[in-house]
Amino acid sequence: MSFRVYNGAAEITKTVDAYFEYNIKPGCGQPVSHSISYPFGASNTNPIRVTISGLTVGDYTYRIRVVSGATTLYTPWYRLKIVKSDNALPVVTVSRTLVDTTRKADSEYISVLNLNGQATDDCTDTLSVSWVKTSGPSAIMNDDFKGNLTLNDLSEGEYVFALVAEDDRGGVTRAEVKVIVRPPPLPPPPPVLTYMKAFSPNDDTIDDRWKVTGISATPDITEVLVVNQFGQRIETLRPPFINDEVWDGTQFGKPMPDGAYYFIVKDKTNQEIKRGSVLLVR
Ligand SMILES: [Ca+2]
Ligand SMILES: [Ca+2]
Repeated sequence: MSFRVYNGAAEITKTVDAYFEYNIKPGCGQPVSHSISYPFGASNTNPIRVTISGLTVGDYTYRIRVVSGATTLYTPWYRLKIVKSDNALPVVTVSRTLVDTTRKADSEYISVLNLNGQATDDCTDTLSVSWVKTSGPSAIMNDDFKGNLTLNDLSEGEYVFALVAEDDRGGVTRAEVKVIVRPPPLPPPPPVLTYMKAFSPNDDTIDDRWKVTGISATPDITEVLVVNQFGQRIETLRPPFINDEVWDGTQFGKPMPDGAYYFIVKDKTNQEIKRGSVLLVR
């Protein structure tokens, strides 16, 4: 560009080249105002180089002021427009990519589970951030749209949730979290009940008590009914059965005669879970 500079009555034509160099930084730099004062004499034809850094996207205007003696001249205003070249995609991170959890019991649902993440993008883009469920059973999702997700009522299965960030120029990035909800562990199977076919309650310390092996470790047993061969009730034995010992061969403390007796083991629903016979031999 050239300027017409008047110095007193004489017109002096000067040629001034102005250069603007700029970088668009990926960060969030603030525009930097910049002015120069470049004194030059009547014969100065050096180019003026102006460097402005930190410009962000937007429209700018500039002009150059030339002072020569008492004379000040301005160039017209020129426009400088800075646009983005390539759109940087949002950057999305999640605090964990796998959640592996197990329900403690059939009645327990995973009631609250929190997932967290965050998203960033070019500072001048408007970013929308939300969680979506990509796959899996139903779940109640409470998304605060700031990267935090609270999940309720997860049932068993495998889920994939994704934190999705989209900028206002269509750039989309997602980060996934796999959530596994496992069934509660199976309860151990009840022990198999085996019982002595005969016992001898004669206080010789050998087989003096009738034992049902495994009965003390079997839940929900409420009673063992012992009857004689005529079907008459002899005893109703109830837990706890220490060392699996059930009966001492007496009825209310009175020793019962030798012979065959019959028993029924019942649980709390009054279901019969075992029956058999035992020989009392002194
Ligand atoms: Ca962007
Ligand atoms: Ca004995």
